[in-house]
Amino acid sequence: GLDEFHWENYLKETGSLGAPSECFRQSKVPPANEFKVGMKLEAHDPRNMTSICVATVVGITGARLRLRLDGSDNRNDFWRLVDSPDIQPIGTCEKEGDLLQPPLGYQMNASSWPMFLLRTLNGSEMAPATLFKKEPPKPPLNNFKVGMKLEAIDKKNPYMICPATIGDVKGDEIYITFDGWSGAFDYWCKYDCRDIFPVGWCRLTGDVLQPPGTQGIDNKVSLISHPLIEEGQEHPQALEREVPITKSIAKTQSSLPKAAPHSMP
Ligand code: MLZ
Repeated sequence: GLDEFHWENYLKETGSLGAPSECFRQSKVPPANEFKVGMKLEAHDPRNMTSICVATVVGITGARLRLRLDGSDNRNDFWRLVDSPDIQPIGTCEKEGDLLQPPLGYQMNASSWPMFLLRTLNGSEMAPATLFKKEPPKPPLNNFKVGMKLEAIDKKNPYMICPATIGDVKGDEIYITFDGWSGAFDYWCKYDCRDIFPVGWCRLTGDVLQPPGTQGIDNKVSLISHPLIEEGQEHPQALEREVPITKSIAKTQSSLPKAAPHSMP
């Protein structure tokens, strides 16, 4: 429709180019996302990366999974690509002689953890190993140049992928600036960061690409597509489906004081 963002028009109107796909640590063809809501897997706790926890897929968005650590609250969901090295099938940890850990924010008595784990995994749907894809290799060099366009995760709103521009390049680092936003969301990252994607990524994965912000734009209409030159086919919107937490977790959690919100390290 009229209110949609189209890269083709936007690149023309801003006289810019997308960063070549070889610049990114992403597979050329985005990996298929065959996970289902409710499946369980092992994930590194984002707030304590050395510990591996049980996570449930609570949403599917493009090539990413929305994950929630079992035994944790619903305010610390995180998103991972299906080819992220941070996720693995249930059983991987044990095979490597490690123990699955309670998540940071597990509010129950630590002694209840083994039984909680047992009840969590008992009868659960575990994501099969074939759904986990191999992480693509690092591009050998930082080939990003100032002014190149891309799609980038807004780290302050990590469910959002937004149109962005390379604002600076220093060695292995690049500065991600968000189009139409004042700079509050901008960040430095490594060139091989998994949170950035070539122009067209969301279109291919069915993820939602946010429209640019409106700051510094005098004619908003110039950003949106012309109805006559619009493609006829709309890609399916990957709307997230929220699932209720499993009964066993809900029951255990409701008998406890509310988890305090945790600050990121
Ligand atoms: N709720 C926020 C979202 C901003 C997202 C910006 N992404 C680059 C706001 O409207 O301020």
